[in-house]
Amino acid sequence: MWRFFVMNDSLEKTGKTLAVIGLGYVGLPLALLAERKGYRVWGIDIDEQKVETINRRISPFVDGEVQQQLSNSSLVATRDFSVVRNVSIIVICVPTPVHDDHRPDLRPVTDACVSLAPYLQSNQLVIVESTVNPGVCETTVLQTLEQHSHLKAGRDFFLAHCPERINPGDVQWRVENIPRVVGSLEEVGLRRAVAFYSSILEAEVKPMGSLREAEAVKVVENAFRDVNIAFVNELAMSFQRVDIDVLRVIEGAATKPFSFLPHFPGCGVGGHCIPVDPYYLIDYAKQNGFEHEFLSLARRINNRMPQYVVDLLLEAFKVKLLPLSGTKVTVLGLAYKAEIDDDRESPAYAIIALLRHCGFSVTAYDPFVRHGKEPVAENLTVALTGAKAVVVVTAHKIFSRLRPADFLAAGVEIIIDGRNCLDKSSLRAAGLYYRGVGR
Ligand code: SAJ
Repeated sequence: MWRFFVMNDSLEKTGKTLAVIGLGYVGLPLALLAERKGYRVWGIDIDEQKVETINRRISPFVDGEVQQQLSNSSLVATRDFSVVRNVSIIVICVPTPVHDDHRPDLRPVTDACVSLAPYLQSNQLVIVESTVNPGVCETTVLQTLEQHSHLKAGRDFFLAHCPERINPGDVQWRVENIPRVVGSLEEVGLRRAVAFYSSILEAEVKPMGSLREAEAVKVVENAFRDVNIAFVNELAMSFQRVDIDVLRVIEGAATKPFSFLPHFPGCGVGGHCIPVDPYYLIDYAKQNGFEHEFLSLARRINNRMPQYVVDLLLEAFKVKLLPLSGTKVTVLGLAYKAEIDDDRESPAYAIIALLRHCGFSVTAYDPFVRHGKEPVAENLTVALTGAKAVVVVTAHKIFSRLRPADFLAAGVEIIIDGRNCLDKSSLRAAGLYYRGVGR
């Protein structure tokens, strides 16, 4: 028997209703934006505390704009996936970490699909925003949704991929003005997904030729950043041996108005994107018989940076003939980048472990990360007092503003600046031992 499905691909016909699964850095801003653009939005998350926090109008992470939007919104957060029945569009914004062996961990994505599938209805559009390697949507996601909904993708429901591009802490580039790419299994899904994002964004929405193309865009743009960071990290380790200040060289190269994109050396590459996404591409290619030597090398170089900064510290203690065992060293920063509270994949934890392995007594401090994997000192003064050395891991403003007197008053003699965020000249002029990464 023929089953004719009315292909509703205009928003007015399908209703401006939306469910966002995963209310973190990616999902919550998207849900709030869609609501401001006239959608009836349900937010779904498995974390009961996060749901309660959001329903009390409190942002579950540090972001002033999100907090303000949430205060003015009527967004309802719930753990109940059955609300999926009420909507025409479902967006999956759950994390996609990697296992310890760097293989992609798709459990949050598959768990979300298993939870929503029983409530999936004909003619709904499912959009995956989570970063996945090419091929995951048309295999893992599609099969999981079909298996647990008994519906057919491309016929009963539509499947699209629009990789997230949220940049936590960025005040210029926000969810509403960042261009997006969209791929889909079929033409109707593509049209509807492009129509949805075009209705909420003030930015280009570029249709791609397939789900895989859209998946590939995200891993490529982040692998691009990872290899560029590895490039300058390698330069830093090379130039440090010949007393060339790599930061000044990069700033010099950046005066070239074309075909040079500055990146900056540091004590490691953290976050839920850059150090993770290349492994998606490496793993996918390996499954298809290709070895990404260059991407793997970049990952090895970047993963070496925590040891590099600890070696700089050990060299300082050797030069100053200071004992290691029991000496207080303060690590400033647990977050993976400045002015945010996210410590995922932060190099701070590798650096702390290496320092403790050398026998140091390590104190950590980060005013943003209050519940990380490492207890923190109650304030900066307590953290610095009595420390013989400081390792700066995160360029929070509270750290980059530190002056020589601040260190001298605390008894600090050695500064290893893992983010090159301090003033080398004034610290050295004050008699402090200063080493940056490549300077
Ligand atoms: N880092 C360096 N050197 C650099 C840039 C970054 O060592 O030149 C380190 C940072 O300290 C951090 C890590 O790399 O530990 C990641 O930093 P990031 O600035 O790339 O911040 P993310 O992880 O928030 O990256 C996001 C990404 N956005 C998305 O994936 C949607 C990335 O694509 C953006 O390029 C990046 O923001 C950005 O440009 O700020």
